[in-house]
Amino acid sequence: MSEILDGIGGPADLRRLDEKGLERLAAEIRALIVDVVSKNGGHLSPNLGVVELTLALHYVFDAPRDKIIWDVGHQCYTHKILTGRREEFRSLRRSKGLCGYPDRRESAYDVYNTGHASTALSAALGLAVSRDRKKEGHHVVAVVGDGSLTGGVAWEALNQIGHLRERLIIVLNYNEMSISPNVGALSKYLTYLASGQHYLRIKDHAKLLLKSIPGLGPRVIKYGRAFEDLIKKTFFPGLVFEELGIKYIGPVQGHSLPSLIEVFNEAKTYDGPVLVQCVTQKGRGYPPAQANPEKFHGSSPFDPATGEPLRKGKIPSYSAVFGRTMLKIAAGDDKVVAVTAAMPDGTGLGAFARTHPDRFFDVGIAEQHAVNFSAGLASCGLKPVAAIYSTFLQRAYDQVYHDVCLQDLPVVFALDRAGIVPDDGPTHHGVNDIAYLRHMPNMILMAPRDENALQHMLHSALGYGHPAAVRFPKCPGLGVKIDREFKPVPLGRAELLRNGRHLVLAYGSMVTPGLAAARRLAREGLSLAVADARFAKPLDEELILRFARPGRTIITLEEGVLAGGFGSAVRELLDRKGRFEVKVFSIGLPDVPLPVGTREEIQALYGLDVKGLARRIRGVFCEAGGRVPGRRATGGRKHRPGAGGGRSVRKR
Ligand SMILES: Cc1ncc(C[n+]2csc(CCOP(=O)(O)OP(=O)(O)O)c2C)c(N)n1
Repeated sequence: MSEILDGIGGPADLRRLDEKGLERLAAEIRALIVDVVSKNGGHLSPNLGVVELTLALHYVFDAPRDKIIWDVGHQCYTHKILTGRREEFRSLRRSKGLCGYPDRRESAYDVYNTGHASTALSAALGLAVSRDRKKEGHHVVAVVGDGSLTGGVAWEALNQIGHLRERLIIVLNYNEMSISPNVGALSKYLTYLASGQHYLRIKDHAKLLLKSIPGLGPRVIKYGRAFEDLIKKTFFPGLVFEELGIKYIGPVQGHSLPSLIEVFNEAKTYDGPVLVQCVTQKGRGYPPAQANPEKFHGSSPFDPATGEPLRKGKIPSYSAVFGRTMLKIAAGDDKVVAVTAAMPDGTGLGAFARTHPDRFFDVGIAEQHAVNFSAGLASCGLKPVAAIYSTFLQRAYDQVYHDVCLQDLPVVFALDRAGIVPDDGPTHHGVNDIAYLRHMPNMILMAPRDENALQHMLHSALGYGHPAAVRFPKCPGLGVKIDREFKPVPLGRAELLRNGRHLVLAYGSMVTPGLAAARRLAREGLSLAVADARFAKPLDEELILRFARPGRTIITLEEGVLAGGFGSAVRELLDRKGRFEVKVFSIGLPDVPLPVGTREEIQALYGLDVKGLARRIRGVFCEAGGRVPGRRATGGRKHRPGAGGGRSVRKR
């Protein structure tokens, strides 16, 4: 089945193949990608769309001497397969396996790590400048999608690329799609460029004409290029890239290997920045993905014969409940509008978009603008809900601060994928939001313990009249009953779920495992109260101070980084109130890049599952010199990843 692919040890082997061989190789790579993604899940349609493009790049350029940077990096599967990782490819997105994005630790061919969109052009310019300073001669190539080109940072890069005029090749992978169909004026413009078939024809005729003139020499070829430029400028006035000082080549058929090889070879000859627009089709070669590229952008395991998902859980995800709640809220309040940065379906807002097209705004991959825009809407009395994944809101830190919080504007942030995110690795874990939002003036932070709490929190957040963020994880809900009517969540009030001497104060997704661990420890004689904190800001001071007495211990639980997180908030409160007698132990995540794995694997690795929590809470009491009744104290604890450090136990 994969007779050609089996013989490819690295990119150099491609150059031994003729056109037919390359085409057969493309088919074998597609078959491998479909097979592996159908088992492991992953980014199917973006990868099927760039098989030829990647083959041609590795055919023409001499990686790793020449540097290829992948924007977002979700489309790097063929690159990984061709660069010595064919066999490991079966471990894609698995714990200790290949990362689904470029990873410098994995291979010398992965020259720059990506995961968030629109970063490749800036990075490529950095590499090009550094190459020239070191007087090296290699090529730098950045592959960027038309969706990622909507990100503002890409334009900041283009601005400087046009200014510096470094030798740099930008491959624009134009497929009219972000995850969903592309939106915006820029995407319309790219479509206009891509449809320039008549330009190609004019160019070809011009070439033929030139070739038919006898005595062709370098001067005429040079004249030919100038002639092409003239044609472009006459027929395509205002070609944006050219106006910016970046040579434009294209559009080129992105599945035609000879055309791609020809234009990449041509791009190599320019002594300045050049952009090659390749027209590709997402999902190419696998009919279910071609028919529904959005569904297969990022896919869970499926039956390769039909494209149907293998596991279809009955319990709706938090994202789905969020989407339904938005519809429910919007039905009763016409001021509520929804904003997304290129994630209409991922955030669960698809039905909202269809039901209320005039109240739904997909701004493209532009989180900073999404927040700024929401602030503008809120300043005039609308009630925007900005649904942005926790990891991507990092980009809009200043907009949250400067535009929303300083003005105390009531923008509600729905932070999906907060906490450990399965399978995507370090760039996608949403573990920093508590820390990066907690110090923002006027900000309210909350997290539901289940999907029913999510709907009540979202509804209440819209009524507080201040900036508010509701964080929830990427997983199914707990399967609890969803109330028909909204219940108000009193601002800054926790909920005591279980009584006891010491307090386990859990935030959001940690409430349920915290309760289970407390029950387990109760059987060993430990008396633990458990409270659902509901808010990381403002905290329920009254409840916390009730437990802040000599001889008591407060254990905080959060699915986020400990540095600056929820546990830190509790310590700061106790400091402020001078409650130095109480011991506090915080359980959460360390500030290290978290690995690839399932939620369960990573929770277990960092002791956030029920077993780990029970072990670590038990350890707090043993370590403090006490004995857990009914058990022998074990003495010192071994260091475990993310144990929060024994130092977190403080005795003042
Ligand atoms: C800052 C940021 N926001 C959102 C995303 C989620 N995301 C991943 S891929 C993608 C679409 C990218 O579109 P494009 O660049 O055109 O690549 P294609 O998938 O079409 O090949 C989006 C929105 C992201 N990775 N980074």
